[in-house]
Amino acid sequence: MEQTFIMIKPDGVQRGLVGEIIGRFEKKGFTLKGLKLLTVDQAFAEKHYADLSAKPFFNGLVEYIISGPVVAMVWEGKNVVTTGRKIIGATNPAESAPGTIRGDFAIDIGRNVIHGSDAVESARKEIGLWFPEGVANWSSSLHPWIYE
Ligand code: IDP
Ligand code: MG
Repeated sequence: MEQTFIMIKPDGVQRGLVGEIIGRFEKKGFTLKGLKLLTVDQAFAEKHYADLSAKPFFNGLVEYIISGPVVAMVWEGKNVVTTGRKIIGATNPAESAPGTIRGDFAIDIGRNVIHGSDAVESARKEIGLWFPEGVANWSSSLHPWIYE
């Protein structure tokens, strides 16, 4: 089953959105396979966002991500990478549809509350980076009520 890496950024934690965000993924029917609250250092944040290192906003992005604890999660389910991105909404909250997490809870692109992997391959890399210890091995007893 497909997995994605979802991270509630420091602003989401500070603003008390952790329960709300987890609830949206849970109620959709996805399965929580990994969860931890942690503060990452600069080198780790730079590794996570390595693909963006040439961008003018890179230093500010790294400062933002290391500014406080984040909630790192692995969610599992059919098409969870693409659907997770839809639940999160467009990168710039000014363009995120109402009903999405960023559309409902954010204003500025540099404080957009949440990260989600953009492809199955980046999800695999990000899960390996954030959860080197591995994730939980369990399956929900609700499975037959969510999948045909
Ligand atoms: P994504 O988070 O929707 O995948 P990316 O393009 O991968 O968007 O950018 C990673 C993060 O970098 C964004 O979520 C946002 O926090 C930040 N970011 C992207 N573009 C800008 C910008 O133009 N100014 C400031 N921050 C930005
Ligand atoms: Mg991205």
